[in-house]
Amino acid sequence: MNMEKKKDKTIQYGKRPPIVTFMGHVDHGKTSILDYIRKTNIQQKEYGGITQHIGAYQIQHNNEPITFIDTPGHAAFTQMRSRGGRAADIVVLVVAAEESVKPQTKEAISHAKAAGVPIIVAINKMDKPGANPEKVKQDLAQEGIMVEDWGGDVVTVEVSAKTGDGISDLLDAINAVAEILDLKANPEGELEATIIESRNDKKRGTLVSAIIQSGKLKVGDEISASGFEAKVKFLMDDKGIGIKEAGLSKPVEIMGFKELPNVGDLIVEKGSDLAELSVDENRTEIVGKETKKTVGIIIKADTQGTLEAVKASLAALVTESIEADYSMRFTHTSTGAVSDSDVLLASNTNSIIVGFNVKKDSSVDELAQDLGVIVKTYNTIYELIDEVKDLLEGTASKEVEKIKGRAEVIKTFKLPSGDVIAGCNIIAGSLKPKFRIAIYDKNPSDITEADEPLYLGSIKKLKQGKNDVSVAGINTECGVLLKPHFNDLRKGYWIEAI
Ligand SMILES: Nc1nc2c(ncn2[C@@H]2O[C@H](COP(=O)(O)OP(=O)(O)OP(=O)(O)O)[C@@H](O)[C@H]2O)c(=O)[nH]1
Ligand SMILES: [Mg+2]
Repeated sequence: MNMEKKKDKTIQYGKRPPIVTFMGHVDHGKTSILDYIRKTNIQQKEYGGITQHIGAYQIQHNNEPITFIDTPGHAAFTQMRSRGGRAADIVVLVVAAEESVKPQTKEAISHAKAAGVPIIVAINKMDKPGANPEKVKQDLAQEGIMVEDWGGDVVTVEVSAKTGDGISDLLDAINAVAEILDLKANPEGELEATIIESRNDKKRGTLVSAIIQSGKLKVGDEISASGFEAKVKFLMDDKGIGIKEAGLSKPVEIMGFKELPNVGDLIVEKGSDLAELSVDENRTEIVGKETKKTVGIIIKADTQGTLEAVKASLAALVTESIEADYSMRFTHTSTGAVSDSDVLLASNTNSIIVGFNVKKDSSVDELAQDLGVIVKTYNTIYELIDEVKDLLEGTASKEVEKIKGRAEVIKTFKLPSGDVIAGCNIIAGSLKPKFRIAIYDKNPSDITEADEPLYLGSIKKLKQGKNDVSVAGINTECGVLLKPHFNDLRKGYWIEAI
């Protein structure tokens, strides 16, 4: 450690390969362009062996290494894009020539601007009949991105991931921008690596993908991230080959963590002053309006990054919808297959289980059926969001159905005997004589644990018009006589069958 500190002063900062993040609207061709680059850069036989999950890899163009990070374009993956932007030295903004600027194009521009990194625009799908690069440039100008043809300094390259046209120009542009950035870092400095993905693999255990931003990472190093410590047992490069050490801008997969650190956090040396930077802030677990109806949800996903994306988009369903009159509790969220213990937890906590890109253990379906737990798994985020929205609303409205009887007091009458009758409107369920009830001065759906009822008793008589009735159903008016008397009964109070 001391030795290294000393070295810091004398060492020449070395040239560092650029980290280039691909961003853009969904389906505009980010992955296709990167696949094309990768295919032409490496031998075909290696291609199949490359770990898809690492989400980043390094290639050489004109003998200059470049590290790429792919990001998903769907609206749900904002956090991944934001992190991709922060880890980047250069953002390649992919815009499909026939679709032009779309919502996530704009979002990507904001992330790149927030991170203060230069943008290169790749106008993709130039092979398509509707390709209109001029429109793309015009639309980009509207977003404050002035391309070279428009008197600005943003480089644009017209490409096709299908034919490969322009891809080598894109790589030239990346090299040129990297040259201007003159990226340097201390290869012997203190370790800093940004986590881009983490997940549990059935065979290999906890796997963490990261990009080295300072110093180097070696097998045997003691490291820490998100408050978890680990000893590096094994390092793998982007081609799936075991390596002893990884230097600047290298994407690597690390084995050795026991717990899953958070995506976006830093990996640092154990005991380093930087360690506190590697701890993530607390996350809110309940989202939505303050209401009595809370839908519990257990999320299982293949990776920490997708888990977060699923969580964020489900949270948005509740917080962004004006109609949603329920809140959501994340009972448990983790990576890996849906297990029996998830089903038991769901059953004990009244939660539903949502899986994304994960399998179910073989006994899960039967157990879930026995316990009446809903388990759903999905492979696309669109499907997941659509269906889970309905599922949550269904579960929330079932909660409403579970209300035994709820009525609002709309007027009160005093009988000659001195008893007070509550004239009520039944909002949910039904009321029957002998029901035990509680009275509140606000809608019981708005009460919290802290709210005490004003009165506890039972229904002595139920009247509709002049008649005594044995039940009064939802959306009807009725008169309720209470036992014992409640002389302070007022209009605007609520009666809840308990
Ligand atoms: N004709 C044509 N099709 C393309 C081109 N690039 C991508 N596509 C097609 O467009 C679709 C989406 O491409 P992807 O590379 O998956 O797009 P993406 O931007 O990575 O999408 P997300 O990761 O979902 O945001 C695929 O069907 C591709 O085959 C291109 O240059 N020309
Ligand atoms: Mg993609």
